Amino acid sequence: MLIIRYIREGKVVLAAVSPEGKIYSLPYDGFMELVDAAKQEGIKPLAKVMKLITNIQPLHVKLDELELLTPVDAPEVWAAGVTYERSRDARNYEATGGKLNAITFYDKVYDAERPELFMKSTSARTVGPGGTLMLRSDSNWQIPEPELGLVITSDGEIVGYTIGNDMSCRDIEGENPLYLPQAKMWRRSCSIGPSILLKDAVNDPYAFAIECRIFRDGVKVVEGSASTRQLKRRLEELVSFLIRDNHIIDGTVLLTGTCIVPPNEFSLAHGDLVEIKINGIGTLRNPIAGAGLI
Ligand code: DO4
Ligand code: MG
Repeated sequence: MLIIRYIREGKVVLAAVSPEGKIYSLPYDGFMELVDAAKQEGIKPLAKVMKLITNIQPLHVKLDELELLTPVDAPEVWAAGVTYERSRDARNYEATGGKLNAITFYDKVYDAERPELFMKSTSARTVGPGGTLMLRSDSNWQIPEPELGLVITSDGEIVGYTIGNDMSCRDIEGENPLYLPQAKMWRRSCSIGPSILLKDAVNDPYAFAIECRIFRDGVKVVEGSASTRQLKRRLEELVSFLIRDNHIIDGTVLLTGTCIVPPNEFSLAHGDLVEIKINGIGTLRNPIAGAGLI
């Protein structure tokens, strides 16, 4: 069961999408209100949705015709880094001016008990499905990072899964790790969506297949795939470090790191289209605009 948000006649609609693709309007303003209502009844969000849609008719709308929003208005998006071998190797490459098989502090964090976690975005900086992502003006090496996102409550319960794009500047991070916030966070540098897959509908979150495609002038120029099976850490482990002594707001999204890195000579350009697909969640598509063009 998927949860989406869309705009109809200027109003935000929260809706459930059944495995058969039927769309049902839900009587809540947002995803976390649904989670709260389920909690108050002592049932899981999936059971609550099933109860709500049992006696109502699906809407006469088609998913691909809706103006989708981020599925949750995440107040903050946090991200984990170097959680896959592929990311560790790519970070080593950019931090050593292009050496292959270099060993750096990224190896240390990959193996350490404490994961790398950083603030990625806020609601105002994050775009949803179809929203335009924007490049930075002071970087010549920018890439998308396709990641599984966890939707969490203020006490760290994982209530759903979504897709995130942790846009990154490899040259800025490679120049100096202390520049990480600038390599990661700027206006329109993060997208999430298109839906939330409810946690209780998932048997094994380490079996998600992640695919990424980048199109330039309509031609596919980059393609990659990975599986959450390759994740070094447990999802609960990442969340437990995030909430430790922290103030986390309901509906926060935690991105879990990338395992797909475009070829080293590739950098995003104005007009590109990035597609990230995770089985069971959908496809997150975002066009790319040059710096300052939005
Ligand atoms: O160390 C920088 C962040 C790496 C990252 O964002 C990732 O592994 O996904
Ligand atoms: Mg990342």
